[in-house]
Amino acid sequence: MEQIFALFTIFLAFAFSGRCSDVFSRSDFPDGFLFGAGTSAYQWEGAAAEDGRKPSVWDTLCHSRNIGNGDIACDGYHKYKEDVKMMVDTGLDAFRFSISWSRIIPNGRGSVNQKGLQFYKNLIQELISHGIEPHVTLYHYDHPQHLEDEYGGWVNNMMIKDFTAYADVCFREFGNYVKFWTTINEANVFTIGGYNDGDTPPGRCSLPGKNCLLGNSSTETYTVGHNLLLAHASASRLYKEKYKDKQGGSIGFGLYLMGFTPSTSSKDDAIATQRAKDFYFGWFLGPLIYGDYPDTMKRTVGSRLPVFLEEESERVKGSSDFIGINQYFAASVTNIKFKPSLPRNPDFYSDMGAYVTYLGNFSVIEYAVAPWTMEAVLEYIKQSYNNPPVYILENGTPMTQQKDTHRVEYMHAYIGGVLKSIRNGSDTRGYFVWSFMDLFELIGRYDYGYGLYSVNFSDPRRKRSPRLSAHWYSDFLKGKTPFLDSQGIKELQSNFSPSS
Ligand code: IFM
Repeated sequence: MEQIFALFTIFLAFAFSGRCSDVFSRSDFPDGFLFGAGTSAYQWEGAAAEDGRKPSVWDTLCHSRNIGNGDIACDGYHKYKEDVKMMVDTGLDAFRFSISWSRIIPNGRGSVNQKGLQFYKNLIQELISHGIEPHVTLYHYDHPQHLEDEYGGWVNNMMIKDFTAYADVCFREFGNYVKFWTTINEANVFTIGGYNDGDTPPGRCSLPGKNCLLGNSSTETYTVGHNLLLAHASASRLYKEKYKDKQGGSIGFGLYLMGFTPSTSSKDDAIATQRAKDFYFGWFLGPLIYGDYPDTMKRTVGSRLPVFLEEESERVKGSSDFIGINQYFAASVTNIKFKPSLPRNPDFYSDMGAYVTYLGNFSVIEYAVAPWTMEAVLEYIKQSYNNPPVYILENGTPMTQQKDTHRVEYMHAYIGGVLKSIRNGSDTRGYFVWSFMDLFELIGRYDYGYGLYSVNFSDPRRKRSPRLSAHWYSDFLKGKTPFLDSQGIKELQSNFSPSS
């Protein structure tokens, strides 16, 4: 692979030399800026019932709805050394992965599974010894099923204590080597998907026509959001009191943010766009930065929106050293008064009063190259939330071709957008491609193809192969890609052999 990258690089340098005015390279980014790629436990590890791991709500949802599952996934549990080698070849600074709570504490609380701990210790050592920074997420859609059965999981505030105890184990066992912790991945869409719509784990809702056995879309979405914030604040406080001095790491909170834009120039759509920002961004950023929910939400959701006690508000405010952002696409917003799907049962969308449509080619499920969406999100966060440190924890587009030219254009443009935002004052400190390799997608299926590396899921060995984008990213990371214009893209493609 090394040799192929070298040849490829010489070709790029020759083909692109001196041709572009809009040039940027990784050396334009501030010192210490991290470039990486990511996966998550259930989507990558497999070994679902191995070495003492017990099911999470994600396992249960997949098996009960028969939508495919992560039982084997990429088999990262067994192939992690091979994968770390690929990360080194690619030139990643950092690898983002999540820890499976039920692998290290199978029942969610109580006894710790030594074999589970050992897996993560091995993975972290493998990364560190190869100079790759572990960027660790504690929760990515997958709390232990046992806690869901026992008391309803996140709808119950007992989760705050159990999550904090789980985080304590992680900080204690891995914290000497892990400097970046994200407590909760994309808290907003996890909550909307899992408790309003019921499509993603744990699959709770009360909307008609959905497949949910339990749930209440009017209330649980907000209760869960509240408990996530309190659990994050509690884990963050524990880290600061017990570990930060010795370990010197930082703790962040993750959100999924779209570049909202009004669908027309009408005043109503402009107001609806601000409401959408309050509901998707402010719902969590308001409490994290200012200690309370946005007024729009308080007004509309009323008594269904939990209230922070003064001491809770103080604890949540300032509890994130950084904001983790998953950013994929632009979305247009239209003002609309939704009738709740069930009379007198408002849900997240009818509360928000806005219709959000995503911009992109959905017939082939590829996201449009719209880097302004990233710039708009970063600018909004800078201006509205006191410019906190930000890590882009996920950015990418699905597409299955090995010659994934569209993804190369997409990544090039979005990375350029991040650079522009930094030059405009955003405190963005890292960028992670989603995903390092193809993996099991959130609502089932293996055929989305988010990966820089494709994975042959029909092959028991789960063979990985670099896509064009892996080559491009590698060259960029090694400071060798001078620029990318349409001619450059053509040459990049023609030099690429899918078998390389
Ligand atoms: O694969 C998912 C990931 O688990 C969470 N963020 C969005 C990705 C793409 O859908």
